[in-house]
Amino acid sequence: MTTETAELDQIVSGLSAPQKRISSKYFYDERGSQLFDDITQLPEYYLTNTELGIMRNNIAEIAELVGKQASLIEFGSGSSLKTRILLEHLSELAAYVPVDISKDHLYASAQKIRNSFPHIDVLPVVADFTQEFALPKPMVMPVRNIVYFPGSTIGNFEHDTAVSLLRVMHHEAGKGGALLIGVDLQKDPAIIESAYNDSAGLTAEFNLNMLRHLNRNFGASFDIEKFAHYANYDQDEGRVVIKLVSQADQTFSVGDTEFDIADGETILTEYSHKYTLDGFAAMAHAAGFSVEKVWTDDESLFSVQFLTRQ
Ligand code: AVJ
Repeated sequence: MTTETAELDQIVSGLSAPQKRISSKYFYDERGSQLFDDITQLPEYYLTNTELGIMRNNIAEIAELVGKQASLIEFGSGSSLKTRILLEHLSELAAYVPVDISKDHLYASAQKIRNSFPHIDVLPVVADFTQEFALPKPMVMPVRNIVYFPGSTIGNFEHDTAVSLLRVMHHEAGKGGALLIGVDLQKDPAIIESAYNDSAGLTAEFNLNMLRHLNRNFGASFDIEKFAHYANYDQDEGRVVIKLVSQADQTFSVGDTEFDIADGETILTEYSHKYTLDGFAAMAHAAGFSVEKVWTDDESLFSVQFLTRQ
């Protein structure tokens, strides 16, 4: 089966469930990635700037924990400013290995990193990082592997899949390895809700753009005008639930499959989990990690954590 048929099958099966669902990975076509970049600049979206501040304030200690001649393995393409801060401060890095499923995006951002850091051995790997993958051999033998997973992207995964993703990281880190990860924290629900219901309407655009992406790339027939953005923080579950709400009784198709959706019925497009420090530590533990160090901001909005293999 080609990747595309497999993906189409997955989309159709998600939309066939009682709670219709489309994976949040379909946010990120070219326009979606641009919209997400714009979201990170919004005053309400505290995550990115807070994480950046934590990195800047603690970079000497982070570099010290990483140590010399590590191989930095980033889960994701590595186009963020946070990655650049790390690369600027880690000494004698053996290699930088960004891992991403989207080849074009990965190679383009790897080239930009090479241009800025000509002394670093940049070895991009095209892979679905939710499954174990083979690491490239750097020119210099690394002392240890440090997996980097910024942005609280871990929050997109439900508990069991988050643990299995952490297990993949544990595997890729290898003996003596560690994980440096950005983790968003539970806090005043009003702060969280405004981050996902911004006044400029960018998050709504980002959410609706998923339907445009499916229309363009998977032969879907969504009428974008007839859906509305919804985001709500479920305090009991500790997660933001993001949906598209149908504004009418309507039908749409994806490939050859037709779907009915009622007025007010929803399509779940994303969970964004927020953690307590204890809750995250328990998850890390289940995957074989111990929390060695947690850095946070003055208001404890966000955390950057250094986990070592048990
Ligand atoms: C990239 C998954 C961390 O959950 O905050 C932003 C994605 N969704 N606004 C998040 C997102 C809506 C973001 N992550």
